[in-house]
Amino acid sequence: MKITGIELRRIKMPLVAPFRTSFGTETERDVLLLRVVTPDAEGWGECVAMSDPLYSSEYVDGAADVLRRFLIPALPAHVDAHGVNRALRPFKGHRMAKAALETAVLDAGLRTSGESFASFLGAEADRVPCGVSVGIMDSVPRLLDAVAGYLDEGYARIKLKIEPGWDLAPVRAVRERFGDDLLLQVDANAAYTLADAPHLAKLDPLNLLLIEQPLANDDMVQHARLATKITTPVCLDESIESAEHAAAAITLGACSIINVKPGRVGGYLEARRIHDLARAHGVALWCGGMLETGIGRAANLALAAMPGFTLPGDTSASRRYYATDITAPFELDEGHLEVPTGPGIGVAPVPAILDEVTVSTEWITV
Ligand code: OSB
Ligand code: MG
Repeated sequence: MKITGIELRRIKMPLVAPFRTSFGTETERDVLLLRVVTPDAEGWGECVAMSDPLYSSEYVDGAADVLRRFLIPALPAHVDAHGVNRALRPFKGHRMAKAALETAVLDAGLRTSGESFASFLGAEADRVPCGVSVGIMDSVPRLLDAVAGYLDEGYARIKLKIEPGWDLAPVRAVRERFGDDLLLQVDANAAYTLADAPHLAKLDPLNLLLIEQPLANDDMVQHARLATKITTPVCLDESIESAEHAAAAITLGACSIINVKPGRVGGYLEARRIHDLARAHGVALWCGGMLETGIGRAANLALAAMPGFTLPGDTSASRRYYATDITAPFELDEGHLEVPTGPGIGVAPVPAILDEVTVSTEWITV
């Protein structure tokens, strides 16, 4: 496939409500979109980097810079997604930037051949159960109201963001109010240390599905220690940036569950490697999220439909994030989202909406 050029487009998307985690509060999403243009089709990729390097070392301006300076110039004249993966391999890190480029090329290729992303990945489900990630709030009553609202909408599982000072009390309150059958899990975004193990063990009686990334991004050995000190299953997010990291985590016993985010691991091809590895080792998977627009969400739904994704993901409906999504909105149906079936990622931005949220565009000839 020959690539004519690539558009980098920055958009600004106000969130329906502030989203607070242990690393900061988001009120709007600063998104970099890639549009790969070929003679036969266009392909889209959403870069999941955030404006500040607080979740990981990547940030949107950095991703745009590495794309225009190194990654896009390294593309061969004729390329498919595997070729992109190979061409980008010499460059260290910058996985979110690489993932966006690989996804856009993959989308263009699949649109040309008429195959869906889901079929390409080996997905089996045509709809997936959805969870929702609930931010840190000012008070427990506000949190209970937010959770009640999401359960009314039909979400199949609730994830509570936690940090020191916002953990036992809110989690206990949610468990008590909504009962033992609620699928409930927590995400600390690396806010604790191994010294907090006795405190985290107090979550044990609350029967959580998992605790996500309790310790620092590079604390793989400490996560393995923690896993022997608490009964809540440990799930890794930030720590897993590649299939090699997943293999190390599994070998060490650092986690029994992995949150897979294609952006964090450098793309859907790497995400599929992690899927195959985890499945072979009986490690459960679920698809994470990075507050994506409909573009990133569509591709994530295809991933979440693969057979190893046995837990509900953070693949929530468009309205959980945005009053107006840039694609046709994804809407919950009995707690599920449908996996797109059209060629490529199966959705495209609505031009008028896209223009309204666009801050800047840049065209790079390949
Ligand atoms: O840790 O999973 C996370 C959002 C942004 C950055 C990191 C995380 C999250 C979420 C929300 O938890 C996931 C989503 O709904 O997209
Ligand atoms: Mg997380």
